[in-house]
Amino acid sequence: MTGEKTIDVVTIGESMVLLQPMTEGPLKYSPLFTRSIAGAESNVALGLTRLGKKVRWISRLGIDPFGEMIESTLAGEGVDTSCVLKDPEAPTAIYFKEFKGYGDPNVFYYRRGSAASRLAPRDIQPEWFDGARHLHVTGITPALGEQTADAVRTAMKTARERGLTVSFDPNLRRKLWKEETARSVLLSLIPLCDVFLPGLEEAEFLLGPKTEEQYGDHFLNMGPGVIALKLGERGSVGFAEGLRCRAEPYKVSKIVDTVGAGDAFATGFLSVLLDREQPLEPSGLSKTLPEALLRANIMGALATQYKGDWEGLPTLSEIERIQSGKQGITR
Ligand code: KDG
Repeated sequence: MTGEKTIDVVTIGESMVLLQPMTEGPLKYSPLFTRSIAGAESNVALGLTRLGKKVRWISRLGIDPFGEMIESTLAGEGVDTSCVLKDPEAPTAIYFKEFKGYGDPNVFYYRRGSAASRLAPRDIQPEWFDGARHLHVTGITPALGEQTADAVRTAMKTARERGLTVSFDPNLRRKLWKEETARSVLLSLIPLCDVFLPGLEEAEFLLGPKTEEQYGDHFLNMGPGVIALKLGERGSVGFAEGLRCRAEPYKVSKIVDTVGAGDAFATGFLSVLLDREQPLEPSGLSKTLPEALLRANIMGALATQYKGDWEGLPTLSEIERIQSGKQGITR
């Protein structure tokens, strides 16, 4: 890579306005909602910005109050929104969560035909990657519209041609597409990334039942140099050429909201890798891979402690304090 790098991470994907009921119970009886924003890629953008990284988030937004709210929230948190595209003909998407008081929240999307679902390869501009080190994308965007999978493919290829490394979180969303399409599209994108971040269930969805080691080997053989396999309550395991390491989970006593935990994991993982100038250099990985998994596990666990997809994510000093085991002064 040459030239001065002013952006650590570029990320591309849909953000929606998120409406969360203020009380638990069935959505149809919920009278009051809080309003925020959410989206896997913007969750990562916000998280990495809190950890001191420079992040550019790109999407298509409708020209409407919700699009304005998403852009101003991200910009207000310090994310670069200068490359966001505006679509005068399609709306910004919204989604609702339902907290039944047990299990994972139910999610209801209103995003078909949204501005971001019209993302197409012709939108991807090579200049987006100028001065940037890394691209992060997820498997949600390819599920959104007719051309969004090709748009993601184009972005991954363009970023790599321009010397960026690429991470890919499959983020399987069964509500958005048919299983066979999801499987073949997600598998086709893995060879275009350097860092692959599946959960155990997603690995099984993609490759069928195998051991954790077999998943690691199989994904490494597909091209990425680093695999981080999320094991939920059992922590995570990382794979790189000649390297296997397991990181213990960060224990939490109660779970409030699991949505966003995978994005928090990606945030923690990438933040450690990107602390090095050459994140994927094999000699450095034996030190950084275990550190990255450890922080990723903590970040993922912390994300389950609050309602909302990103608001409770820690700052760099908070995560460093938690990692050092020191008590914070709260009053
Ligand atoms: O990973 C969290 C995301 O799922 C959430 O923020 C909303 O992007 C979203 C989606 O498509 O589900």
